Amino acid sequence: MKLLLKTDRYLIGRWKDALYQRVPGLDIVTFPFVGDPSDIEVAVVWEPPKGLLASMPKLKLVVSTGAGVDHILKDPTFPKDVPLVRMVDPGLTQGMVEYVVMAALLCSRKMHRTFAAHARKLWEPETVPLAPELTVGIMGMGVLGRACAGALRGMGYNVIGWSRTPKDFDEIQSFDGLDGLEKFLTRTQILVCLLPLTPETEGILGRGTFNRMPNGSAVINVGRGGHLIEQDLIAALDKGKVEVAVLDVFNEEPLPVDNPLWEHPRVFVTPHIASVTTPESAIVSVAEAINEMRKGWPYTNLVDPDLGY
Ligand code: NDP
Ligand code: OXD
Repeated sequence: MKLLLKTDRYLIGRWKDALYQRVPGLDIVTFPFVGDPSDIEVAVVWEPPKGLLASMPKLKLVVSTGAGVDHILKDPTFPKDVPLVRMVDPGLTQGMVEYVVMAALLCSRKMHRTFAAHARKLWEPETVPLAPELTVGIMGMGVLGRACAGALRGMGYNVIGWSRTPKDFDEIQSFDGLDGLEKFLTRTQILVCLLPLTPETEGILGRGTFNRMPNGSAVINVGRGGHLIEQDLIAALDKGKVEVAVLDVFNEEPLPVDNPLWEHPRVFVTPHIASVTTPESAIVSVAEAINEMRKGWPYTNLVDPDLGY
């Protein structure tokens, strides 16, 4: 069975090794490939170029090496009748939990103030609220949002969540839909975006959202750059509505050197590393999807292309 592999170049060798070890009977071609795409049946991809997947008439399965699938669905030629499976992997979840806990602590311990004083060699102690005095609001209570919520709750933060459909979690108050958004935001002091990027969620981190949050709140964006309206965040930071932001994802990646977010004293920038898929653990999820395809079983992590996640 011919499989197309397109991932970050530095990971190609590790993905190939993992696939050959875990999935019998594969003929792997890597992108860019020379030759005929007509007999490729499975594509395991990150950011396939427009038209690539549509050029494969025998394609039976597409697996995203990322949890998000916006990098695939943004291609208007994507063949929606081919099953699309996304990445759900304990390693990816663990990485995200570590990052979000770190980011929440940076914000709640007001480390931007401490680091700024350090840069000026100033000894400026101040008291900060402890976790039980703060409410973290998580937008997107899916696989990653729920795991982060559990970890933050375990540290003592009050945690609330917002999702598209109603939820019922122990110890985590849940809000859903546009009706629930206002109530969710007015309680949220540290906002974590773990939404997928879809037409409904694009630009959700904008002026309307920041204005509904308490003054001096914090914003952590680990969803996608398309969720954030950067100039609205800068305006909210400059008027003190938002005190600090931790941003891992951007509209343009790498973040251009002249983007003002790089130099804002109350913005922490990281290069889309909140959680990185590692082939050695993620291969379990890929092998599972290929096995499901071969056996004709329902897919465990199937995406609904109309919902976009
Ligand atoms: P899931 O599909 O498991 O969860 C998505 C959540 O978002 C669900 O709770 C869903 O609601 C909610 N949601 C979707 N649309 C809406 C909407 N219109 N209004 C309100 N809630 C909505 O995704 P994951 O948790 O696995 O991943 C989330 C995202 O994290 C990915 O799509 C990706 O963009 C990002 N990510 C970023 C990484 C990084 O390194 N920065 C690494 C990995 C992922 P419901 O439960 O009701 O369906
Ligand atoms: C993902 C990502 O979606 O790495 O998994 O951003």
